[in-house]
Amino acid sequence: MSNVSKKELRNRIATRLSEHLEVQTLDERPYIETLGDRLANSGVSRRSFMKYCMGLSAMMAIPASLMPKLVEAALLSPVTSVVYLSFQECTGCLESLVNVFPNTQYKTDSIENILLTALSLDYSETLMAPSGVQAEKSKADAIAKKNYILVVDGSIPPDKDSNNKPTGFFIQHGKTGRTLLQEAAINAALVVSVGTCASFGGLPAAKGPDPKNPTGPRISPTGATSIQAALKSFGSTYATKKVINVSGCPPIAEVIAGTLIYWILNKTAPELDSNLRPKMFYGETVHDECYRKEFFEHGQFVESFDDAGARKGYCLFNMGCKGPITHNACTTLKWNQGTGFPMEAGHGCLGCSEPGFWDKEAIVGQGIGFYKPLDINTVDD
Ligand code: FSX
Repeated sequence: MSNVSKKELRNRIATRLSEHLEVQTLDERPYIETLGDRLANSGVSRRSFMKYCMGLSAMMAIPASLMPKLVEAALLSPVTSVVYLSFQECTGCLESLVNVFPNTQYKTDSIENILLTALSLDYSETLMAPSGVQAEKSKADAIAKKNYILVVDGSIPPDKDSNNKPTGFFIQHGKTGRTLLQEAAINAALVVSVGTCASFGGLPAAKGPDPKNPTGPRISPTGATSIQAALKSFGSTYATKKVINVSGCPPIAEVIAGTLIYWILNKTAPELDSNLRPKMFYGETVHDECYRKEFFEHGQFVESFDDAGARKGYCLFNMGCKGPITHNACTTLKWNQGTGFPMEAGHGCLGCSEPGFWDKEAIVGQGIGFYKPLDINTVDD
């Protein structure tokens, strides 16, 4: 036994603690908002959020029995920060997302835009109230905190053309699209490419005649690429980022919401197809669940939009419908809050969720269908 008195021992321990430990009172600890806090502050009860998630469970292929545990864990987790960037696009994707609720199929009583409530949307040029320096600070803060989801719509143009001259296709705050993407992606836990432009290049990457060789192969005048392709070109730090493509021009609101909620609940990405799309939404073709499929199987087709077959609701394949080659959830989740989908309105599927949308032909070599290039005669002989 040493001869140290209890008093001296207490003093030594206190000195050690003050030297080596940062003792914080509860009040001094930084406040980290949980998803539960955020929902409560927005007037959304846990019960309502649970009900909402239960409504999505079948769509997200999560067993209903597992959902309560996932929701409880998510409610105790920090609210998920989202940085939303827009590049070459038409804003149709964001328009689709903000229309996410109410939905007649996944109705959640009075809860509207629950997805936007469940996320901390720290930067979105279109939706955020702050602008200028304040908005940029908000983005920089979110990036510095890490672990955010980077949601991107639109495609990325190259900085320079083949003559090494600036293309100037996308400049914001004096920075090119590539620089803005690179800065925002650095600390992202997940990158979600919303829309076909972000997923595959889409409309801004569509091909037209080469002015130097009008009869030669068609080229993309903008040279726009998908988000994943741009990330890969930035090197290994970016090439290994987890990317989910939520394609469609625009994508279905519930598909965007379901993908983000899946990540919030599971802290991991859902199973993806070879085009990095969640299989739970893109696992089947539009044709697989189309109510006109029976006519396809019996060889009964619409041949013009005003013929007897059109009035009888026959299959629209000969009118250029891309349903058999298009992976999406239009015929199951439907559009406009579960109201309907194009074939219900008598129009074929455009194939907007597939790579090459705008450039593909319905029937190879014949240019039939909605992909028929607009710079040649569009009237069929
Ligand atoms: Fe593209 Fe989206 Fe089509 Fe538009 O953001 S997928 S043109 S609906 O707006 O990017």
